[in-house]
Amino acid sequence: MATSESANFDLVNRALDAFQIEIPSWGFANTGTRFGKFVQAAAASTIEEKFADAAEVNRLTGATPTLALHVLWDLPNGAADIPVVRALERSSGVRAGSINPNLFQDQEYKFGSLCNPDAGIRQQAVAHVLDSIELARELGCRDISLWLPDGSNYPGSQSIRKRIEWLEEALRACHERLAPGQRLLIEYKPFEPAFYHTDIADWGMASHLAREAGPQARVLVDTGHHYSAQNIEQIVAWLIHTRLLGGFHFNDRRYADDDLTLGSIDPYQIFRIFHEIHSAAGRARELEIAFMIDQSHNLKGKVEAMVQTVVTAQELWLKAALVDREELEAHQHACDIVAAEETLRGAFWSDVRPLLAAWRESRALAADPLAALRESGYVERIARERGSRHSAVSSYA
Ligand code: RM4
Ligand code: MN
Ligand code: MN
Repeated sequence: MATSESANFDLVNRALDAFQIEIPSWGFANTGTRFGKFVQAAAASTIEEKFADAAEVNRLTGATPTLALHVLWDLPNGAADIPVVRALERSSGVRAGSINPNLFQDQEYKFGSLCNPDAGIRQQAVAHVLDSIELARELGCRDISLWLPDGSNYPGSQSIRKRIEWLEEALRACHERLAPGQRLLIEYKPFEPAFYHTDIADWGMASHLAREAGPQARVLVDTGHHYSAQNIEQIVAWLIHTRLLGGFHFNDRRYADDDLTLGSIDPYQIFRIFHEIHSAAGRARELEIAFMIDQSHNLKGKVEAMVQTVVTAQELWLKAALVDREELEAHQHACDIVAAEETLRGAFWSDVRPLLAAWRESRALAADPLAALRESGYVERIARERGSRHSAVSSYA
């Protein structure tokens, strides 16, 4: 092997070995839009089924060792469910990942959770986050991912500034309960369900709140939670610079929080985000960035969509790893715009699929995970086993 070839080989192996992405339990469940749900026979409706699907995705891709859990949907009995999850971790080989409190379903939260004008409801919301932190601690989970539905629909109907103060106070109380090594990830979203103002609407507000909450708080970037045309990689660069980047919820969008599969609409956007992370290699490592998927598959088969997403993420991650950064830096320094852009674009357009297939084979994984899933008959089997049992459709999301 020529020196440059073996250097390339090392780079590919290092990039792919280091890349792991968390999958969400709710991505396997029957979910829908506010208009309705199309029920799939193969959808998971129990925590056992969600772990089984996660294990299948991990078996095929080797890149998804953890499963994000939503407290209300996956641990409805709180601490009593911990032994169940522990047993599933052992039998499936997949560990519980980030823990997601649910502050958006109870009737009390009609006018907000941590920002509700009623002190009693704020307290109830804080208590739920504290319980979630405790569950995470007992399960050995590092991250608590906090997303609030809070906001208002009509101008003048709420005091924006009072709600900031209530939120700061609540987040400080939550942060106090974190064990060493645990992190509170604060997610932002510009609108929906609130349509006039959202209490944590963008990365500036989330950054401020993370700083106010304490040193173990970080910002969570959900790629679907931005206005059209927003430069997300610039936000990522800022969050890396300010040491506040905690992690991502990956998905794609055409209009709003569409939760489409990653890279289906704009793969270049995800590539540019990954490029910022690779460019800040040292700093990014020190940050410990949690890569997570937050998608709900209404029309695609759920396990298939998840495998497709993981494969796409690996492809874009590898493409971004292959950017010749020395060359890029020289072009940037010389202000050679076209040459710099071509260096970036060249990596984006290179076909990394053969490299990925070779890496998978060297790690005893299926060269083509999607084809392997189809050949395995897994989806047909679970559809047969689960199809008849479906009655209750989980809510959402
Ligand atoms: C929100 C947000 C959260 C997710 C819920 C279900 O839009 O993305 O991360 O947990 O949806
Ligand atoms: Mn999200
Ligand atoms: Mn979302």
